[in-house]
Amino acid sequence: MATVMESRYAIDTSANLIRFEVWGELTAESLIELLDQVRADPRYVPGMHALGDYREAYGNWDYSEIQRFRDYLMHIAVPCEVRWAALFRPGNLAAAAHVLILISEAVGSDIKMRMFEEPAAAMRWMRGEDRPGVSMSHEFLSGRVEVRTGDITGLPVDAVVNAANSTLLGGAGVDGAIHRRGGQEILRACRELRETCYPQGLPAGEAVLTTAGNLPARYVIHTVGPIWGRDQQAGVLLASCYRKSLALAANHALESVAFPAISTGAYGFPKEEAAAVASTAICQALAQADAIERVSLVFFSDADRDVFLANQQFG
Ligand code: AR6
Repeated sequence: MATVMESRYAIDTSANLIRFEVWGELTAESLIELLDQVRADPRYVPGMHALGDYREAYGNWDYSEIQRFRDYLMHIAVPCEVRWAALFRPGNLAAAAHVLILISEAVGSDIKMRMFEEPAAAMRWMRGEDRPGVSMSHEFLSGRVEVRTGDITGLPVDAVVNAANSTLLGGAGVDGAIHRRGGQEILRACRELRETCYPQGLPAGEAVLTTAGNLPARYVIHTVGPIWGRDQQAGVLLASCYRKSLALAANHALESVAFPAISTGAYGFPKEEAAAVASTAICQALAQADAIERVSLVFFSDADRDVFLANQQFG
């Protein structure tokens, strides 16, 4: 007796992971419905990895079914390389899934799919631990620092750090994403700071704190990174961004802070050197700030994260 597909899912924001499990007869339509439901969940953040357990599912996908699901995947806008692992029992659906994976990769979706028979192997791949030359550990300083990929605007931390510019009035990159998702309240607070404390703008290397508006975070710490090739002593200024942001967080008794890779986008600071500067500054700042329990370093792509991991000086 065929059972129509049933499913359940869980979103683990701290692991940047969606886990779902499906059983019964799997069709492209039912899978698309489930993924739409996950993506509409307020806890979902574009850029999350996914682990789908299809071991109790079965079905016969023909080419049109595969094509349908492939088209769906192509339309999901993900901001970076996202890893979706699928657990299969050999024989069940596996042939169809294999074709689907091959097509997805040939077409170049940002979603990288792989099939596994073992949950542990799937988790290793999702954490990027299969790649040679990449550090196994994404945690440093006894877990006080974690390194991850994703969209920083979705993190429910005490403070998200913004890679702002001196005007404090918004821009592109992380700054644009924070203002877009956080709404007008952040801009109002920034305007007030300009009118009161910083009429000439916030200098590079400094940090200020505002409300986080509609973001899941409680506060935004705006810091202005150095512009590579223009600002003298760019390394000193970049270190100051991290140190002053953490000092500000400590003064407000905040426990969790998430940083993007300041200055490594529009401001052109070389990522390798930025990794050394940022990790050294964070290490020094945390030694003076016992109350800060967790610093998340959030990279927009796995490639950027790996450059950081290869060049960090946490030890
Ligand atoms: N979450 C995490 N990281 C992100 C996100 C995101 N949502 N968006 C981008 N990144 P940038 P900067 C990464 O340019 O170099 C703005 O216009 C991105 O891939 O945002 O300090 C400001 O207004 C890159 O690795 O900051 C300033 O004018 C990193 O975040 C200027 O850009 C920083 O890129 C600041 O330039």
